[in-house]
Amino acid sequence: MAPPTGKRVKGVQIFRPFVYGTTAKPFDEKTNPKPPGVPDDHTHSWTVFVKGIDDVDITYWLRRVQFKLHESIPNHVRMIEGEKGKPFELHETGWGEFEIAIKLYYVPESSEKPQTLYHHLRLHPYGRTEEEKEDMRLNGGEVISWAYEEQIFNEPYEPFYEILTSGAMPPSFSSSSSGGPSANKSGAAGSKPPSGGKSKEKDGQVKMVRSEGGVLERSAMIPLTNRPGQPFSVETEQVEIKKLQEALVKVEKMLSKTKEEVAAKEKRLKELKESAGK
Ligand code: SLL
Repeated sequence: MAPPTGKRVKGVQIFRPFVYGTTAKPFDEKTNPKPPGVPDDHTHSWTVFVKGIDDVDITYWLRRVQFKLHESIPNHVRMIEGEKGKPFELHETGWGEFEIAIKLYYVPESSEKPQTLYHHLRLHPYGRTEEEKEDMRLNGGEVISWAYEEQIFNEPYEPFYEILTSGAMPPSFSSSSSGGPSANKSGAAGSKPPSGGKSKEKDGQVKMVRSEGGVLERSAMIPLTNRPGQPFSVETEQVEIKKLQEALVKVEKMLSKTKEEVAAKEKRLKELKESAGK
């Protein structure tokens, strides 16, 4: 960790979304043949990764990632150095599930200490119901266990703030008014629009823009819609919000029913007391 340079940018919080997780596949002669040299008892090939949403580059804030695998695996602590635009990932084969410690090392300009995440490697279909497990089996036996996460930088140091916010221009930025859909309604904007980069000034109003529902380089936004291999989006968020709202309505119904029952019991109790006192 480098000593801090410059001052902290007060009152600013910047978040950068990312995805981490594992994808596993059983060995199969046709669809996933076992490469030569892989031990007999290995049943699956799998990948663990950390990457940007829509594969957007995150190496400008994340320098390297250490994956600590199960001790039964040779050379079980692996360091992956960031390569611009590429995910931090490693491919392995094995027979068992275990917890992977994923340690994130930030760029030196951030002066941030490394942080560790934990992720359970899943090899076998899982789910709350048999149906959910079956869905996974139908998906070519590929077992996907991914999580969406947001890295928050609180009051970053000035040089790091510059790095975080001096991003690439959106493809639609230079063309006059044919910008992507305005995203500032979605609540997915990461920070106040930085100077240059992801903002667009129109009629004195700053609007966040993004291209074709995807995210931009150095973006803190999630895509508008889902696509194969990219389940994290505003669309997913809306579905989850709807589910929560429906659950809330259900809870409120249950609550008012319980209240009615209590009131009826109290009434009955009062009646009994009165008749007993007569
Ligand atoms: C289990 N507690 O029993 C876990 C341990 C260990 C998995 C799982 C070894 C691979 C290799 C491997 O898959 N270990 O030898 O390279 O399920």
